[in-house]
Amino acid sequence: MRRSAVGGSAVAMLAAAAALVSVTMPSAHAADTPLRTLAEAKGIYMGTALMQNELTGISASIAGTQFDSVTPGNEMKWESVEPTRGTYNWGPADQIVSFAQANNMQVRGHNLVWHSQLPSWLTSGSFTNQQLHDIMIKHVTDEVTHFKGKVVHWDVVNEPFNEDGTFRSDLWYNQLGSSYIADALTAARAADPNAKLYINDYNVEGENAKSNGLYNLVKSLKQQGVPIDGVGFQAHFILGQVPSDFKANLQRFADLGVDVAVTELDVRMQTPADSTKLQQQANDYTAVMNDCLGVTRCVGVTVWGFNDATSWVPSTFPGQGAATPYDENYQPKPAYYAIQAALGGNGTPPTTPPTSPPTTQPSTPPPGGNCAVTYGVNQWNTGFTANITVKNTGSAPISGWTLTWNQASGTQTVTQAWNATVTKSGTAYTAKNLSYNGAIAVGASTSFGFNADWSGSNPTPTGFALNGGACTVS
Ligand code: 9MR
Repeated sequence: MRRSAVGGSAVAMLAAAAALVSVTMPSAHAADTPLRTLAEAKGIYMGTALMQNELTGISASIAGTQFDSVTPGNEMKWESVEPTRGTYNWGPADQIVSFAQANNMQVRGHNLVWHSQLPSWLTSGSFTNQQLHDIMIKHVTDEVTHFKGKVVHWDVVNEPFNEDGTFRSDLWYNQLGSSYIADALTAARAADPNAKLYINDYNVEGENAKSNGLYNLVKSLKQQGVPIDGVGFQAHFILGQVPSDFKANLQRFADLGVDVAVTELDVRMQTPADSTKLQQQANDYTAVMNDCLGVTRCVGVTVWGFNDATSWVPSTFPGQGAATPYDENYQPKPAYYAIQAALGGNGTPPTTPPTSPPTTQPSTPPPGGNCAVTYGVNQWNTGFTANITVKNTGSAPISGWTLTWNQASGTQTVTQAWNATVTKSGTAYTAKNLSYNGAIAVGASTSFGFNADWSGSNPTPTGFALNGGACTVS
């Protein structure tokens, strides 16, 4: 039986907080059923990596709307949480956890013991084996305890293998031998008995020497009664190279009695992207989603960043990128619709704006006053998303529109708009149509929106007017 997608006491406990804040999809595909809703109906979670600098604006809006699991991209790693021995810096990770709670998302903790992103006091400390063992146990215990009840899945040990299936020669293995893995898992279980404990690695998606090494380790840990609940398959793929035996490999691990999860999915390509590559990428995402959905114990899929603007790929692989489901302008790509379709959604983009040049606009705007405005706002502590729909309630078609309104107090700064230009001067906003949505037929509506930061107060706007004529507001 597949575990419930967003289950666990952590999320249930936070239902009250979640009710306080929600965010709305600020994009042309706002009307689509969010990925998280589709995933939950399929009994899996749909997650994304998220970094501290993505907790406002459009990143926050999309993440909170589309995904029901968050993995901090860097903020829970050793160098981030314990930069000085025994002194913890929980702030950045806590912020991500708070964001997840506010948006009713579960958290995947990443990670506790890894060869990389370690603080220098640890890597150059010349500790004895016993000291290093004790340092590791303390770190695992302290971090899991800090997030007890808030982290549903922990990547306890990350990337412990070489490509040939032998243990990676790193600080941990070199000094402590392979027993560090069981010891870390045991310490994590003691600190939070309800967290699901994982080993996580890359290039283990197909059956190969490395995944065989991992398989043998998990089998042996299970036989010894070491607490291990799951295996994470990072799934950093190259275009067109999703292993055809990924599902079979997930299943063989599941058959050992552990859950499996796709934890860091992306599909990189040589840039620039083109429609052929993006379609291949969509096919690759489809394959991965179907591989997970085809294995009962596959509990969820996490993308390693949902947008190309902040993906780790271009800085690590120069010349490559475009690896995620959203482009650098936060617009959904074919890969997004592939995920959506695999999860049972309609998988089709909304009506695309016409590509033909804009029709010449009349030099004098048509008379206004025949309009109805719907203003929807979703607000969190420092930002908000506004979605505005304007209906032509008059008897003449509108060709070219300017909507104005006022917000009496507080400080608001528009950071991003879609389907309109939105500018602000003092308390007055002005939104103008783009080339493709200037026409509003009689009885028809058009929608646009924007993200903004706010402080002080953020009252409901008043005085909506279309082309100078007052609108009714609902
Ligand atoms: O996305 C992370 C990036 O911001 C860091 O610079 C990088 C440093 O190693 O780590 C990235 O995340 C890695 C993850 O923690 C483990 N698997 C591979 C990921 C991509 O490098």
